Amino acid sequence: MLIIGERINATRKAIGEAIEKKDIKFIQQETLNQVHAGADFLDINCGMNVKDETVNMEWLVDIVQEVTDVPLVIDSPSSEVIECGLKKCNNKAIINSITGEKNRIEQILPLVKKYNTDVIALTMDDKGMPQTAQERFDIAKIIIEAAKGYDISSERIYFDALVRPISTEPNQAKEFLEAIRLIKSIPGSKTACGLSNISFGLPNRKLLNAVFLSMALFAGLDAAIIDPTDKQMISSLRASEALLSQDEYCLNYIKAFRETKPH
Ligand code: THG
Repeated sequence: MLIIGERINATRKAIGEAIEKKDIKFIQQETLNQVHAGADFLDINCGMNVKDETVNMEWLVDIVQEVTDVPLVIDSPSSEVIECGLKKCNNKAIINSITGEKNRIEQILPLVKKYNTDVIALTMDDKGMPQTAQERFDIAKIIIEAAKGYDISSERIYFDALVRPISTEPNQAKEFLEAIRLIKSIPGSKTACGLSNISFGLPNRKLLNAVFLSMALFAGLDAAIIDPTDKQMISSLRASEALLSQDEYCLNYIKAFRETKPH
């Protein structure tokens, strides 16, 4: 499974302040911490409703790429901010994200084409976030059809079935997992998601997040936006991959054991 490091995100207080102060050292240290912990991609999110968001995105992409070649996931609701980030990317990037909403599709799919990126697609539409697995699956199918119109194949789309808190909606973990299974029944389709919403409002969030990752992997998750420096999360990931035959001769599991010695 691909690990997308989530730590460079302006909604985190320390990162928001580092962007404000243009603290290059701090951002580059966060970058290297995630890369050394095994991130395959780094999510870059410069926040919203700031007047400088395009400038901040360019700055973040530049300083991150000064210290690593790990490819980037450009995370913004604004197509303008996304394009500013993509212009600076040295490697093939992933856009985060489109939805089934017509205007987001029309604004962002041309960028997928122009900059030859992959894209994360949230399974929501003009009506909002769906409750059931079937509704999520139906939106995914609509997005695949829309992408065909731009000559973009389903292999370039990572569907995010949208994790929602079980504290307020107890069925949402099961609906999410079923959505992943349904989407993965489409040949060539891929899935990605953030995890931390699952545990919102509950104690010992890290435990729930780590166990949920294991379940999502079994359902067919291809990529997760997580904190790669979270040892419990990575232990759960390596154990799950070994158990699901996604880790030849359990080599990564053994390596992770040597490095972190979990009990
Ligand atoms: N799907 C997609 N993209 C996403 C998400 C998703 N991008 C953003 C988010 N969700 C994933 N990224 C993060 C980044 C940081 C944190 C959580 C998710 C995080 N949160 C701390 C908290 O909530 O407690 C903030 C604490 C702090 O200030 O440091 O660290 O689901 N496609």
